[in-house]
Amino acid sequence: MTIPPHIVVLTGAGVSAESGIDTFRAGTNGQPSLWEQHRIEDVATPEAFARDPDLVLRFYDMRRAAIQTKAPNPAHLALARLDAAWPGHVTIVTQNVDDLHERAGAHGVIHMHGEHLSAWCATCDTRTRWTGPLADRPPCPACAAPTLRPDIVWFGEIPYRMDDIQAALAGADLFVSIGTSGAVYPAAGFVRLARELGAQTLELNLERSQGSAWFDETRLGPASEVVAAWVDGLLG
Ligand code: BV8
Repeated sequence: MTIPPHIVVLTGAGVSAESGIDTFRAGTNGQPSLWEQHRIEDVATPEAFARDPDLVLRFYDMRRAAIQTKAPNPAHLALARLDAAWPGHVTIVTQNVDDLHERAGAHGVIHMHGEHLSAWCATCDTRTRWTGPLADRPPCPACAAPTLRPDIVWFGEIPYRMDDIQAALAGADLFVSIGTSGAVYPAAGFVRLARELGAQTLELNLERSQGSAWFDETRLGPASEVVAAWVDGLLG
């Protein structure tokens, strides 16, 4: 009896683009997008938070509120269908900090860059589901200190659950990268690790990414079409 393949999926901002959530490098020729004239990569750092906490908290308050007005698109729904119906194991690793994979019905999603809907207390280290603002310095539900920060992995911080991700890549028969520019590490290096560990590699993206040369196959098009077609092909 052949064991159905273990599929590892990595998603980036492109999988949520058709849900109306801006990607990071939608600027001209792939430059980082801007927010209030700040490069996102200059706001999403511990240094920015130390220098101007109000600016950074407002940046995340705006995005945390925005994702709650968005809905999963056919790409999220197709991945949830694969997660439910595939006879082998499916691991979804996402760089995204929205909850659209979960709201589409996917389970066990690994958020390597954190989540908008989680607040992290710098005093007691407790993480709490959070849907409101943080700029007004609400008290931590666990210790009451006014030291909640976005539970987001900023540039220069260590991504979450790297051990789980490396274990998944070690067992992967197929690695599929969806909607990512391949600009941010260590996520951008996963395809090379997957290849070295014997997986086949497939990229589904709107345009060729910085890592396209590392994939056995690249299929171009909007995720809502290309991901749904790929899943339909797998599930028959
Ligand atoms: C770390 C949370 C050490 C924030 C994010 C020099 C060389 C190499 C590396 C570095 C370097 N200098 C510094 C580094 C490290 C740095 C890094 O990689 N910097 C880059 C800029 C060079 N990385 C880090 O600091 C990381 N930490 O390295 O720690 C370490 C390493 C290993 C092990 C242990 C410790 C931490 C990085 C995490 C930063 N936080 N997110 C927030 O969200 O506010 S990253 C951020 O960028 C988002 O998570 C986003 O998802 C991610 C990557 O971007 P993409 O998802 O790819 O989005 P992008 O806009 O770029 O591309 C969208 C793609 O979708 C495009 O290809 C587009 O064509 C496509 N698309 C658009 N529409 C559609 C579509 N595709 C399909 N359908 C569509 N409709």
